[in-house]
Amino acid sequence: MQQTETKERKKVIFSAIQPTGTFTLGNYLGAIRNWIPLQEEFNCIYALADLHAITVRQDPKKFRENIYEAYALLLACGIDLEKSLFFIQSHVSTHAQAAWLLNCYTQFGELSRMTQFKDKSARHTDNINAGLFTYPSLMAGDILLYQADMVPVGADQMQHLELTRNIAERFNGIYGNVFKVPEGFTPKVGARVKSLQDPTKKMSKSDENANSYIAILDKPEVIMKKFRRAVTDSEACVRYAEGKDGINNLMGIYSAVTGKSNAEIEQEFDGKGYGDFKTAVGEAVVEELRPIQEKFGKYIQDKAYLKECYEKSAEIARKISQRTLDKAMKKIGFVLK
Ligand code: ATP
Ligand code: LTN
Repeated sequence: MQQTETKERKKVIFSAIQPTGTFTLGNYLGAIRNWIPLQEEFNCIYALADLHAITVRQDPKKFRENIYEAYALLLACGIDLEKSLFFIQSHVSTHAQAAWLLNCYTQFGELSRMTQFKDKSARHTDNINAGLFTYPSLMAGDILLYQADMVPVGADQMQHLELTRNIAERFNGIYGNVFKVPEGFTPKVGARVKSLQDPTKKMSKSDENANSYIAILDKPEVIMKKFRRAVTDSEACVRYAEGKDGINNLMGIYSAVTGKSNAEIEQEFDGKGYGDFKTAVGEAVVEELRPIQEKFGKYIQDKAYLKECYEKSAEIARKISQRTLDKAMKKIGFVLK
């Protein structure tokens, strides 16, 4: 944890993920996996965005389980608390406070243009709550409180990041340099993993059809079965091309997991059918996930250890974020306590 407090400023990375269900291969390749190597070089601060999660109705018992599961799973993926912070968002109350302040510097029009809001409000017509609408201001608070330089996310979150930058610039424009304006970045491969059943849509953990996604905790035989059922096309030729969304998606996954380029993949499967290709993709994914599943099995049984981890990180996060919150409040004109 010393890194967090050292004088010489390493670049700060912030990212978070919602504990809203079992994580998919899309979450893993588009977000989580990229958090791990960053820990060697940067000051990484990661969080479970549980406050964001209640913008969609959660079953209390399931929600609590999801939070533990997500925490254990991210440790199993390689978040290292010797190097990074990893806390639960609701344990650090500055996030909710920052969200309120930033709401007052975010325009209705800006929030109405967010595609995630449009998608989610179309999917949950019975619960288009104000939190769903102002979700991006909470996310901006998460990031700006830590003066983050960079934010690794999947491609679908880039619009929220752009908005965060606009909010920070607007605030700085009024009050001087309060917030660092963060850069978002997405991985080269895996930034947009598509549904296995409808490869025009993103792979999503809230999809009703479990065959459309690979969960990180799916058993090997389930993973193989889901890949075998993946929707492709009738050409029977493994090549990356427009209109071949299913195959393009499988090639993207295979490439992200093996590091092979599209040209190498095309060569490897030259003259072979989709069956062989799907088996190879499935096996590569099973091997990638195996060590994670093993570690997860150990962590999830040790709630006391998990508690020790998230409490230690939250304590440090509170201190860092309070500094920024105080600075912002002072600039606005609040009387600090
Ligand atoms: P939901 O289905 O509930 O909307 P989700 O699966 O889209 O959830 P989020 O919690 O919104 O997951 O996203 C977590 C992280 O995973 C984000 O950084 C997001 O960009 C990334 N991500 C989500 N889905 C994909 C995907 N299909 N491909 C690549 N990255 C993804
Ligand atoms: N909205 C993000 C989760 C998230 C996040 C953040 C990501 C909440 N706060 C701050 C990066 C930085 C999502 O992944 N759906």
